[in-house]
Amino acid sequence: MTNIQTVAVIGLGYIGLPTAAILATNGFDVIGVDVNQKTVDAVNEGRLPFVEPDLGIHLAGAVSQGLLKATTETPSADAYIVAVPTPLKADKSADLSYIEAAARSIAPKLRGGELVILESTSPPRATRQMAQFVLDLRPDLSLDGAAAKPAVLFAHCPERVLPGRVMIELVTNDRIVGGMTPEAGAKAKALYSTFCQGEIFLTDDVTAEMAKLVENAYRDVNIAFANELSLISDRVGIDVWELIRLANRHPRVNILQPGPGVGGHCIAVDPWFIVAEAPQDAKLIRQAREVNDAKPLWVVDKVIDALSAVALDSEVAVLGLAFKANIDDLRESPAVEIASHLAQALETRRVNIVEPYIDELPKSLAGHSNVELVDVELAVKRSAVVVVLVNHDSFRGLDRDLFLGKAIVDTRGVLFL
Ligand code: SAJ
Repeated sequence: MTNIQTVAVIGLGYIGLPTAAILATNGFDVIGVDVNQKTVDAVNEGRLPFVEPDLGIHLAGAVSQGLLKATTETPSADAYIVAVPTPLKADKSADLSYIEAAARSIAPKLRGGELVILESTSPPRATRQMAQFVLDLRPDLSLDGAAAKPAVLFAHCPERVLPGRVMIELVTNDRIVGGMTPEAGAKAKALYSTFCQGEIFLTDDVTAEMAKLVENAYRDVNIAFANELSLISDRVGIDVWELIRLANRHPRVNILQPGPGVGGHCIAVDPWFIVAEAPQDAKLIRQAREVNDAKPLWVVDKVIDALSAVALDSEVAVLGLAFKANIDDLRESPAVEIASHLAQALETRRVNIVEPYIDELPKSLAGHSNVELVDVELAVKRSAVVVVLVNHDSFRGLDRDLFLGKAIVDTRGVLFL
């Protein structure tokens, strides 16, 4: 038994909204809080503010049964889940101002006994910092009931779901719960057990924070290895896809796939929190970030090289803008970075963008008069050079004849597979 009936989820983004919806469909009274009125309105109307498979049906069901409501004001609740952004600052450390704002909005609502969970990906000790923000405003409360002050239970429960599979992974993934006190850990575990069928592991708050960062840094380092191989293979004159396919036939080798760089709001960001914490030690993690961050400009150079061999007015087709396959998420997308560089560098040539998941170009591209969002057939027909930046399923079965005589820069190895 959790003794929790009402849950406030602060931040209705890619993690907060699915979490709010799954809690509501499991019988909790959920109040979603967001600073963006448009998001609040969309949720209250049961409409998705972004694309995520299966979320729509959960959301619509929860809202129509009155179990999920959204508002801009933090309400009183038995449990609070903070799922706000923790972006990188210019010095590559984490910006905790959204966590601070959430803590400030929660503090006046507390009576003692509530659970406050930080889900946002955070640098070590951010949960303690959040607790401090709250307790500074509420000296009548405590972490553990000391000095007869009612306790507020703080825990870190990092999210681990993969965009595109969020509603499945929320239920099936194992979770890590880091309580600032054993009571906080136990209560948070009880809350997540109501919908999570994976195992839930208890630890302390700082280990939980680091575990999340390390998972994403692990993936970043491995993608960097693949990206470095793509540069080396290009220089040696061999096909990196074949190279990896063959090397992966070794029983203990499992190389990831190269691409145009690493995008999204997680893997390209979180390793920096580790580097900021231990700059003298986190050498490999920093180097991996640098390898992955350098890949988009390498791709731009490849495209410009290919264009230098064709007529001056030849056009280029850019296949894909999303940060990965089969989603509409353009955040930190290396494909957008590459397309923007091309638009700028190729002032006189048309850049034909294909992105089946969007109807409108993002601001960084819409401002260029030489950029147009078109369908894939038209883009390829018009262009002498085709650059593939995303492995959307819809690009896989494209007719080989469409590409006859074109120069192709396929950063994902997807065409004709
Ligand atoms: N990528 C490659 N090659 C690969 C795999 C990925 O270039 O072999 C690129 C993708 O194209 C994309 C980026 O890496 O640009 C990240 O994609 P991803 O699918 O690896 O991961 P994300 O960012 O969508 O989600 C990650 C997940 N973390 C791990 O797999 C360790 C997810 O479980 C986390 O919840 C999420 O970060 C998060 O929110 O932290």
